[in-house]
Amino acid sequence: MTLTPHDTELAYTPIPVEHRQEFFDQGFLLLRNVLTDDHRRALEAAMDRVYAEEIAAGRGSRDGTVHLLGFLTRDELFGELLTHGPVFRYMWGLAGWNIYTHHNHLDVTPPALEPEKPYWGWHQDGYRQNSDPETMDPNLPRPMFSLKVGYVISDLSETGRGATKVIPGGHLENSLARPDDTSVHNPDPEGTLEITANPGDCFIFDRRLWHSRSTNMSTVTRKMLFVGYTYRWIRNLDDMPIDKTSDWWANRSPVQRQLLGESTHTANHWGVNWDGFVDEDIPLRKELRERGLLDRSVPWLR
Ligand SMILES: O=C(O)CCC(=O)C(=O)O
Ligand SMILES: [Fe+2]
Repeated sequence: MTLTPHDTELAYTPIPVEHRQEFFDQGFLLLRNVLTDDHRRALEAAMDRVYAEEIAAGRGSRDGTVHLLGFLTRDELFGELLTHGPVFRYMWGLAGWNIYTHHNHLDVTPPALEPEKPYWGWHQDGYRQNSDPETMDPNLPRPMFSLKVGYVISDLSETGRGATKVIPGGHLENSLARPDDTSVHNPDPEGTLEITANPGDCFIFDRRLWHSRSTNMSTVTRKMLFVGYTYRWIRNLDDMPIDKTSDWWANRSPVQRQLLGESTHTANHWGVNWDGFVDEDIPLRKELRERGLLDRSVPWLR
């Protein structure tokens, strides 16, 4: 699968301001048909291959679930996904040019073998990002810091297929009431939405959005690819070693290499050269600047 000129154009087309507002208000966006049928099928074939490799290596769980962190290096198509036109425009549009992927996962969730034990899966992403930078004012929303795209590869058009559940608009609340007893089954919080979607759709979410996995009670295996993007001055979460002698690395564009963590020196992760001035050669910044897409009125696009 090669990146067509059309994809590149789209990758560098600003997002509609209404979508940006919806993302700010709701904490997520559902984008329809971001993958063509052929592209989705090819991604699914790559996932099936990687799934088989993981199972063969004994890295599946008892029910056949695979949750593989740092999966991007496992296929050419996964590397290309980093700058996939219809979605990548949302990444720089919502987070800016100084970004990379700190975290990405491939998820295959077969139908549950038996009813799951009760669990409380509601969380914001980011672990200590929900504590360390906190102020003493519980009403001051936390910073976003990262966002994630979830590509829907299998058919999630009906509920009960293990889709992600979210609380639209809840991302600006720093806490979510927790039931007293989480060892028993509890109803989902008020306002819960299960993100049903068609194969080829994706959803983009702010890491502060309260969300939970759900149990796959259907007969359809759930397949998802998640790619998280964050600031280059935040450390990587996944251990994703990259063989710099591989064809996979050779095939990556300068922007993709930035997104995979490449930088010219340590201070460069902070967006600058050693003189403290912005580095105009950081690949994504350069790409946006040359296309006239930097925007002084949007802080992350300055
Ligand atoms: O698998 C899911 O539906 C949710 C996964 C999740 O919590 C995440 O991707 O941050
Ligand atoms: Fe999460």
